[in-house]
This record gives sequence, structure tokens and C-alpha cells, in this order.
Amino acid sequence: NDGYKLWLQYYPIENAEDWMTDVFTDAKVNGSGETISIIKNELELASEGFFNKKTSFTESGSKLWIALKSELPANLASRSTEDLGEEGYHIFNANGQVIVTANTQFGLLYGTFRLLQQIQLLEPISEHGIVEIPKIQKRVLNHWDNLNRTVERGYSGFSIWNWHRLPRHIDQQYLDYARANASVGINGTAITNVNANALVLTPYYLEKAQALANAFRPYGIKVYLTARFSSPMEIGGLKTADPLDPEVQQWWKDKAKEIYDYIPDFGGFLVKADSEGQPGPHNYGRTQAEGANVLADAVKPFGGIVMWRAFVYSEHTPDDRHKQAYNEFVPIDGKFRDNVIVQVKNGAIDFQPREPFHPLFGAMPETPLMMEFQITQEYLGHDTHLAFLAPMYEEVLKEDTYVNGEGSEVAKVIDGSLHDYSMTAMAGVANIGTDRNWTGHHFHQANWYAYGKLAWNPYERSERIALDWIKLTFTSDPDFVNPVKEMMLRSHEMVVNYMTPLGIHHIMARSHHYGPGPWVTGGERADWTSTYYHNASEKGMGFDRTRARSNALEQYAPELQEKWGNLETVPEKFLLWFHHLPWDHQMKSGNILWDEMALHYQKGVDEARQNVKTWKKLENHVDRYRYEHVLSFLKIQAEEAQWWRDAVLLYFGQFSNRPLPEGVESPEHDLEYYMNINHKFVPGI
Ligand code: BDP
Repeated sequence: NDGYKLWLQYYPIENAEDWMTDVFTDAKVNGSGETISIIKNELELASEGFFNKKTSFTESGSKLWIALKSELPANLASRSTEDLGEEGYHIFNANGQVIVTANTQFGLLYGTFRLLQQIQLLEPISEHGIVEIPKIQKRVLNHWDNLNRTVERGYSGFSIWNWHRLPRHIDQQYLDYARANASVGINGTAITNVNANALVLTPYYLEKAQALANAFRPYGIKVYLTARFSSPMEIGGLKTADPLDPEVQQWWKDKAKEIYDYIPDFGGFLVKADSEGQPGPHNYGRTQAEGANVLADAVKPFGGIVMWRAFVYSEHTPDDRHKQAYNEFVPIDGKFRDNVIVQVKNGAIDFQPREPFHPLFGAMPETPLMMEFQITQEYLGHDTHLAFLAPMYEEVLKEDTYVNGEGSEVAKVIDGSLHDYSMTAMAGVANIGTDRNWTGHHFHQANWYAYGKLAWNPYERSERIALDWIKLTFTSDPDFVNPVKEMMLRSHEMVVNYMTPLGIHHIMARSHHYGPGPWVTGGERADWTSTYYHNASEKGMGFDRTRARSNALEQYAPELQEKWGNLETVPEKFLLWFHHLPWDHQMKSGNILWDEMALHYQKGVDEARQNVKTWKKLENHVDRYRYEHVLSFLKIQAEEAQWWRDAVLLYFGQFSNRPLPEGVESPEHDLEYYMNINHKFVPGI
């Protein structure tokens, strides 16, 4: 098993209940068209896989009936009382007949995937049944894929978009990709890198994007494109890209019309502007709203939207990087067109192993904000380090912003309920590539899956997600499921421990961000170095974001300023994020900071080693191929956790001038050795 089938393994089921086999013996699917064919095909695949039987499609559908609500007779339709909207579904049992219903064919498709999941997991369908309605409207993957097929921060091979063969060749993988996304409710994909190439908006590429959009459409997935702000100049021949220039405005309108001629249901633009060298409205002295609005006006007549990223910061702004996006966006709250949604990363710095939630969440009641999570593991050990990210996403979604009093969780900002947003969305930076198993590490498929589940329902729990994913992907055998679930649920904290415990951040190697690099300093931008963030000296370490220094804390609600600003109440996981403290600072455990830190690193290493042992014990529960693949990656992780521990502790040890506490192993090499590994690292990753 090479893992290509992801969580849609449809492996044989023993001990099925009668209804689970019955549904495939007398099934009816109303309607016609591509989505309906996909539904039927899915039933056939599942029936073959589960029971090695063909599905019998009949006129009666006495065991399974998949139909729009409008097609059901009144007595059945009336069973479904909730407003299912455009994508929700209801599955219920009516006297031995399983009904899957929805208002649209996409709802039926989601319902079908759910029914099949229910069967694979051997879970019943109760009398009332299963009602699912997505809590977020736009659930989008962001591919940082370049036109030359490299993937920015992609570690699973090359881009799956074969631009050269498109539009005439539609690779089976595109369909399998769409199917996998639909199975977890993802309904949009931005197929190109936010560091955008203007060429993607030229006819040559629009034809290719059109071919992909056509392939994805029956799966309920819309295509979005990244728009380079300087496109009017680069491909339009204009002298400026000033958003207030009438010619520029017209250019975007014409361009939008052209795109919609190719792709009538084009989702809209995703834009990174004024960030890390990307052009933007700043170039013309304009605001982010003025920049976003020109694109929004262009796509508005066609129903399109603009996802405008808040990842705006500059090395020329003296402020703590943490504060810059807030400072830029809060004053223009309410100034965006109603088809703009501002896309905010989960934290204020950049996808660190752990960050407090971004202070923009809760601070823009008049402008819809969407969440951007990173699924690809830029700062979390790339493809080889196991880190199940659902607990990290969940932690952020559950954090209380306090903006409307207690209970104002980030999830409520994102689902629109806190500020009554008319538009809601979530983005996940994809970890998918040409690797046969899609994501490099077999377990990183779970992060794609988890992202989809949390985008559908940001209140979903990590444990549930992990359990389902393990059972769908491997087996339901509790001897396998339980230890693997534990391993997954602890893995994110484990990585935090051996990389950046206690609120330490951004100490990865320069540029590629793989491996430790606490010594990274100097160069073109201070805010891309480690020393900027850790501020280590004989006096201690950490980033003082209290009033005494950067005061980034003032961007949070008073309750949080109080809690996080106070050494008695700040959670230790955020300690050095907000405070600069001496090496002998007393921790809650009774240890001093230096010892506590060292023990965290050791703990991370111990757990990574333990995972190798745990996995070895599971050898007989998993196929050879995936067993070996995962084992080798877990071994890499255990070795590299040690690399992290040794390099970081040697480096900070120069300042703390204290011995390692008992229980922490001595490094194998000296600091210089570790600093040189970094320099020898293969360029290009
Ligand atoms: C950072 C990455 C960079 C991305 C940037 C972004 O290092 O490659 O282009 O974020 O999100 O995490 O735009």
C-alpha cells in the first residue's frame, strides 16, 4: 500500500451490520450529470472495497436512496427540518431505507462520503440521523505552486499541476485530488503561489486554469488565482499599477471579464501585497483597502471575491514585526468592499510551531477575516518530522479574544458569529506534491484531512479527527488505533519541545528553516534572523512584548494584556514570547528557566525516540510498505530532535553559563560542528 488512496482506502469490512451491506444491494441515486456519476462511482468503489461486491442500482432504492430534498415525497422530506443550505446534508434511516438528502448535488456528494465513512468506521445511523452543515463558507487550499512546478515550502516533490501538459491532458491525479478534497469538504483551491507570477493571468495559463476548473467543478471545487499587484504593468503594458488610476481600474475589470469567459464560476483572487518584496498599494502611497478594492470591483459583477492577505510587514518599519499587520489593518476596518475578506495567519509572526493567536482576530468587526493555517511544515520539520497539526489548529481556534467579553473565541471570529460577518472562509497552505503518497510523510495526510474537517467545523475536536483518520487510513484494530492516536496527539507538543519550547520562536536555520539556527544573525533583514527574536545574552533571553519594550501586548484585549503581561499568570508556553527573563527565573515547577528549558528539549528527544519503539511494536498491524516508510521517517525525526536539542542548548549555554541539569544528555559535538551543518545544507529546500 503506497498510501495513494489516502483516507479513502475502503478496505474490507468484517462484522458489518446488515444495513451496511444492504445499502449496496438496492440503491437509487436520483438525477444525472457529472456529480451524480461521481456519487455512483464512489458507491461502487466502496462496495468493491468493503465487501468485494458490485453495487446494484435499482428503480426502487429500497435500501438506499440518495436524492435532493425537493425530490423526496413529503413524508420523507418533512423528516429533514433543518435548513441544509447549499452544502449541508441529512442522512437518516426511514424504516430500513437509508436516505441521503440535501438541497444540492454537492450536498449529496458530501453526504455520500459521510455515509461511506460511517460504514468503514462501523458507526450507526440513528433515528434522527446525521445532519451536517458547514460552519464556514469557503474552505480553500492555498498551493504555493510556481509555474516551473517547484513548490515554495513544498516538501513532497513537485507541483501536481503539470502546466506543460495542460490543458489537453487531464491527469487522473487532478481528479483524485478533487475527490479527496470533496471527501473532507474542501470547496476551493488557489492553485498558484502567493508570491505570484503575473503570467498566470495571461491567456496561455488561463486556458490551463480553465481545464483544471472544469475537472474540479463536479466535485464542488472552485478555482482561485493569485494576482500579482503589478500585473497591469507586467502583462498589461501600463505605466503604473496605482489602484486609484482609472486605466488600472479598467485593466482589472477587463481582465476579470476575460477570466470569467474562461471560468464562469471563478472563485476570485488571492493577493499577497506589500510583503517580502511583493508589489502592492504602498508603492503608490495607497492603503491595503484601496488596493484590495480595485480587484474586488473587477470581480464583483461575476460573483467573485478577493482574499487579501494581512501578512504585511516591512524591514523598514521600526516596530516589532508582531505589531505591523495590526497597525496597518485596524485603522482601515470597514473600508473594504463587501466581497473582500482579509486572510490572516494564525499568529502574528509566521507559522511558528506555537504562536499566540494573531491580534487581528477580534479587532476588525467591520471587515470579514479568514484564517490561514499552514499545512505544509515549513517551521515544523518539513516532510520527515511527524507533527499532527490538528491540536495546534484547535488550540488557536479555541483561544479567547475577549473582545466581546469572555467566550469570544477565535473560532467565533472565523465562523462569522462574533461580528456577524456576511462572508466566512478558511485557507490552508497545502502540503501536497508529486510524491506517490501526496504528502511525503504518510502521517501528514492527516494534516490535509484535519484541515478539511476544521474548515468545515472549527469546533471539531482533534481527538475525533485523529481517531477517524487512523481508522479510515489503516485499521480499526484498537491495538493499532490507541497507541497511534496517542503518538499523533502528542506529536505537535513533542516538536515544540525539541524546537521552540516556552514561547521561543523563529530560531530555525536561515531561509530554508530546516534544523536549528539560533545563531542566525545579520544579513539583509533583522526580522528574518534568530537573534531578533530570542535576544539572548548573559542577562537572559526572550522577546519583551510588554509595555517596557515593544508592547505588542497592547493589541490584545485588556484581559489578555493582564494575563499574558503578568509573570504570575502568563501560560509558560508563551513565556518567552512575551517576556525577556533571566536564566535563573523561577518556573512553576521550581526549576530555574535554564534548567526547565533544557528539560523540555530532552523531553522532546525522549518522545521522538519512544515513537520509534511504539511504531516498531505495530509492525504486524500495518502493511510492509507504509510500515517501513514511516519507520525510517520516525528514525530521522528522533536523530534530528537530538540535533535540535544539542545545537540549541550549546548555543544558549554560552549565555546562561550554567551546566545542563540532571536528566539532560550531553551533546555529542561542539557548537561549531552544529553551526557548520547548517552551512553545508543542500541549497534549494
Ligand atoms: C513565509 C514563507 C514564505 C512565504 C511567506 C508568505 O517563508 O516562503 O512566501 O511566508 O506566507 O512563511 O507569504
